[in-house]
Amino acid sequence: MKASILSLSAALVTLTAADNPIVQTIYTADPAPLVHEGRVYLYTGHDDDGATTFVMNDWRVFSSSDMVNWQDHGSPMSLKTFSWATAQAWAGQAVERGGKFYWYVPVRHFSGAMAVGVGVSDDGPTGPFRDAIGEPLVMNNEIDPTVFIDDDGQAYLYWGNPGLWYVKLNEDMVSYSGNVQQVTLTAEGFGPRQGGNGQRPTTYEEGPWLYKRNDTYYMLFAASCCSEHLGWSTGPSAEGPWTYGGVLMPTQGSSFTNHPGVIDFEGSSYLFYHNGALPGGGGYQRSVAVERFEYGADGSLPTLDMTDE
Ligand code: FUB
Repeated sequence: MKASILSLSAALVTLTAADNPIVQTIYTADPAPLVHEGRVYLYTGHDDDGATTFVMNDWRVFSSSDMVNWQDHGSPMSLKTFSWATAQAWAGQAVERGGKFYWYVPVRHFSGAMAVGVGVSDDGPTGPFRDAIGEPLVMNNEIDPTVFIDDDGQAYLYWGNPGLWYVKLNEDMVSYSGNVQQVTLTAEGFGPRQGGNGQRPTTYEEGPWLYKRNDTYYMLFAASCCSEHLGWSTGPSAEGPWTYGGVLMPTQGSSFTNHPGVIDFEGSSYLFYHNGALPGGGGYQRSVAVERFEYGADGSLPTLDMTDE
């Protein structure tokens, strides 16, 4: 698959010549793809050059109509968008509802706890985004929100490390009804972790990604720190119960984290993830890549290797 940005001479100009990683001009992480009106929008985090820990101050957006030529839409949201955030622009996901785009992201709150904020754009998928509510949507010192709108219109926000939590979002997408729910992590649901302890008894680590295909709900996740692989579980509803499916992508490459995002686009299915494959890359200089895949006849996910194609 040809799919890269090699260099930019202007904000929306791309030069395409290579394969994975998709973006070769900056370090990107935590991909969250969104299909909207015949185009793939790719929301990512942004690792600072040369950092020796996670130094992430803004998020980035890229888009493509063919999964080959990618446009760079710059940084329509950053830590500065959230007046109450102090650091750690980590792994989020965007969704469209009623013509607005909502981008859920984990950041560090000035209290010291990790929280989930919501950016909103009235101007399309590339923003700019503003703070939708001026405070965290949820805050329990856990990270990595994924958002999903079910066929009946009910929206769900899941997030968590080391736990897995969810709320039912209201139609306004910036508030929720009922209590925050915690998923009970069982070996049947998320696979047994080798050497697991009470706090992390299963392979589930972080980076949940919830979606539905046919009548099956899929929960993908980063598994078994450190180094992470990608795992998957399925359930009969957006609230589970979850049954562990297996390994989606084994531990590979020089990044000790990974992060899944799946879409269907123009008749093909794609897994977005990250690794450390760019020159100078590694655990704190990651890059987003993509693999095309096919589901099994029973809806199962394959085990995919990272490639440079
Ligand atoms: O990118 C910072 C953090 O690393 C993310 O929130 C996690 O999912 C892991 O990728």
